[in-house]
Amino acid sequence: MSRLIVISNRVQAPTEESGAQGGLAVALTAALRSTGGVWFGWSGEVGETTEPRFATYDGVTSATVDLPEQDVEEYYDGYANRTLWPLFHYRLGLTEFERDFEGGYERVNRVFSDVIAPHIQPQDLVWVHDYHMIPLGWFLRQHGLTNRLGFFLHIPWPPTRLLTALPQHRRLVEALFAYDVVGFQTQEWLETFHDYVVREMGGCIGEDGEITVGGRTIRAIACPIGIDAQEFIANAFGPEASSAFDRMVTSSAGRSLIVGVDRLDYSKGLEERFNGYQRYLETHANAHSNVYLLQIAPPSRASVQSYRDIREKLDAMSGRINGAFADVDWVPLRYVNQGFPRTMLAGIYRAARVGLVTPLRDGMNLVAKEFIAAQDPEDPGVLILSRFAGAAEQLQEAIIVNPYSPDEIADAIARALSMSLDERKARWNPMFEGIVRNDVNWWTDKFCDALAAD
Ligand code: GDG
Repeated sequence: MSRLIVISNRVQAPTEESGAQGGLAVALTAALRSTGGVWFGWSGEVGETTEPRFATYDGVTSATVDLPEQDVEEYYDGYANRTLWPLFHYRLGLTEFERDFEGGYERVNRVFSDVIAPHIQPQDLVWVHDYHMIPLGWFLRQHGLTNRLGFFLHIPWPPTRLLTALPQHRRLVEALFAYDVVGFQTQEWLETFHDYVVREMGGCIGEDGEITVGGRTIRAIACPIGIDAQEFIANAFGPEASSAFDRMVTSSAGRSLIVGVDRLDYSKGLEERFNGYQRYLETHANAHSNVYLLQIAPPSRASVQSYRDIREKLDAMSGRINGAFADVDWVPLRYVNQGFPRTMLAGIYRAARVGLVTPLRDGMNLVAKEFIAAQDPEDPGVLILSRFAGAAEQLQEAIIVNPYSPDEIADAIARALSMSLDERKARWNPMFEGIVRNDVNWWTDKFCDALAAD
């Protein structure tokens, strides 16, 4: 079996210090361990040394480099998080177009290729992840690499008319043609990519995902990421999750728990979610004190202004909602700005009657899948899911809502809370089966099979 080389902005290979890992890390480290591969990426540290630091732990080798401060500002905070992230999430108004950012992005991708290329052997399969690293494959080709190169985009692919607002859009997309396989989370993002290739590049879409532009043919596929379902289910019924579950049941005092868990990010639709919940409270006075919303939102990307803005807004909104509706013995909204261990999250999901997952735009959304995986089969909770999450393509038995509409969110909450056990089971079962079948190992295998197939 060929050795797998994984390259992503941040390395999540296990270390002595890292605790429980996310599904992506678990799946990729399993593939790395079985092929004796290496995971390259930024260490997350600021520094001037470009020599990679290799470390092997639990059979998996990681190699990290530091980045100078200017690179962090222009590449990571800049082009990745202030240009590509908002643009690819349809937020043109939040997108910043700075030449310096673009320069930093290309520079870091070039430096990464210089650092990594000497460590790649001729038979290695190379799998590059996400929007931070789009041009990396092109730079690796400049080093003469003829390996099979794959790229997976974890976030949406934007509509052509939005993408063309990016000054160097054509250059960015052309760089993708250095890969052999390009993967998207959903059929929808794959189709929007096709649209760009046909309209802007005069490309042809062929059989079995083949795309030809000029003389170059690559394969583009929809390959939805899954969760580590077996482990998540085992965790959900393990001792730590059970103690979190008991804690929630005690503190709920008979009230129905609605739960949301999201990185604090404007793409997750938290403001709109709070509005929808407020609409529910306004229109269902008799439900007051029988229900509460727990929103867990660990802050992210705090060095970017738009993230500080959304945090401030949510602080104010949660204060207003509680000020307007709370009673001496009831708080309608528990808004928590900290992260919790995954095992604890599993117990919280299981204690919830409703999972509220309403991003304005999301590549996939793993929380929706984790919520389903954690439910008690005999008494499952109800998932309310945004139609704009990639996960909605697979989780069609959820209550699907338009996250921009407070009325739709309010109606969905009311419907979920009064849903019969029979209907809850009938909706939950097929979603659960799909999550177990198409888990993160299925995803890794599907992508790697496409990458290995010449
Ligand atoms: C990107 C794409 C795509 C959240 N709070 C805590 C915590 N989390 C974990 C969740 C989940 C993960 O973080 C978040 O995953 P998402 O998929 O929801 O979102 P992004 O971070 O935006 O990820 C997304 C994903 O990549 C994978 O391809 O699905 O669309 O945007 O696993 O459980 N984990 C812990 N404590 C928390 O408080 N431990």
